[in-house]
Amino acid sequence: MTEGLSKKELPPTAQALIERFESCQARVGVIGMGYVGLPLAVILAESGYSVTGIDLDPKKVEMLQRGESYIEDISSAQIAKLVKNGKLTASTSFESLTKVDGVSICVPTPLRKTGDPDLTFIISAVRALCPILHSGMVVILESTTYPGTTREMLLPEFEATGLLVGEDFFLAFSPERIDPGRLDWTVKNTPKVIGGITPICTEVAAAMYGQALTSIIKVSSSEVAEMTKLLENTFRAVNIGLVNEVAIMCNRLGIDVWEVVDAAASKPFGYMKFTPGPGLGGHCIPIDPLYLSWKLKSVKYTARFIELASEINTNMPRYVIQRMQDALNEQSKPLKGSRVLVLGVAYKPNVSDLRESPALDVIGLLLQKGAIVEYYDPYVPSIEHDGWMLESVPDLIKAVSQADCVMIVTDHANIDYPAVAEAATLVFDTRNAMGTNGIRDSKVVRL
Ligand code: SAJ
Repeated sequence: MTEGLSKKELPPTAQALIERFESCQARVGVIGMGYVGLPLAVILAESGYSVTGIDLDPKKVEMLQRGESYIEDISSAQIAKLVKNGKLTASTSFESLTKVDGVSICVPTPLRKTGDPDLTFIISAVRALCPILHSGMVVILESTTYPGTTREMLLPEFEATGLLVGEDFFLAFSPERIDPGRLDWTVKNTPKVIGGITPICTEVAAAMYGQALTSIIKVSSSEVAEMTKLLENTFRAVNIGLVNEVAIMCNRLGIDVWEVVDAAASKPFGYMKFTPGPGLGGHCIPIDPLYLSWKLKSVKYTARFIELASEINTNMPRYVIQRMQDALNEQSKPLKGSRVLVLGVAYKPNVSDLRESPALDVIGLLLQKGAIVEYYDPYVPSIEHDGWMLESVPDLIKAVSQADCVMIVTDHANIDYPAVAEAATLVFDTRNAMGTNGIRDSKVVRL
């Protein structure tokens, strides 16, 4: 973290821009109206800025213009009020960003099929911004990416316009820390790390966010800010990989991993609880660490923890199927031809997001092995993936009673687990959903 600079140490362009932010008269743009960009646009608008949200999807733009939200954490009432008072507008055109004082880029950073970072969304946003980049403007990249992206990829594009960073325009990185559905830590009160290409860039970016967000954490460079985010999410991926390997170890030793995990969680310091499962889903945790390991390869370093955790987490779908096969075998039932009901397919509980969900791999592998596969997920009506398509069964308990095995893959809170246990012949529980609901039954086998 850095103390920052006093205003008198700043060039006139920076001072004037900071004054515009501090007067809340500034106009800002947010590129990418997804689960990161829309909450950010709303909080910036609610702080007094005039905000223009840019998205390539005309349906999203039309909904926002009608005052309708498509993000669970943002109500339509919030949108409608801001649209009505002119504080929030939406457009598909970057031209509507002409003369803005600041822009945040919140576009996706997926992986290519090859496992390399895919920065196409960032590049197209940057190139669309260049024509409107002007003296007295700040650009903040929020999309999770490898250390060096802001300086190595964005800066040359912007300086090719002839403007000088840190004097004419300002450029920083600020990692998004949005956790959809979370109510305690929101876009407003979650501490916001900001690192500029230069210290003056950090000050200007901090001024833009400082009017809207509760806590600004200034760091000395954009690389520190980029690396901060990757440490946060690599920490999760590696610890989830660790607890998944502990589950495998416990099974080999005949020890109940869930009892071990719960007992370890009684330690009030120096420990953080993670739970084993069927694999690692979502668009952050499985992907962000691979951005870091990819970058390290370019400096001839192997990020061993990341690669090992990825190997363990990626193998968990196969492992849980093998464990379920063992349970069916105890009932002299081959997996081939057995009816398996997968219960819960979203990537984590109580969400509808399927991205990278381990359930997709579990179902694909079960189909490959000749099982008769159905699924039930109240949040996910249908799945089309990798050449197969399934719909969530309409009657959970009826499907449970007809299944040779129920495999709990995602433990949504709104499932009647006692009724499932009652109706089931066999349950393979990868999330300890039954144990968490106080159900101990010989027909329930857990990871
Ligand atoms: N998972 C486990 N065991 C665990 C925790 C998670 O198997 O102990 C699995 C989940 O089932 C899921 C995957 O890992 O498939 C990712 O779960 P997650 O809890 O990390 O949730 P995400 O992917 O929504 O992560 C987001 C991240 N937020 C941001 O990047 C801004 C992450 O940094 C947050 O810590 C996390 O939410 C959170 O705490 O909920």
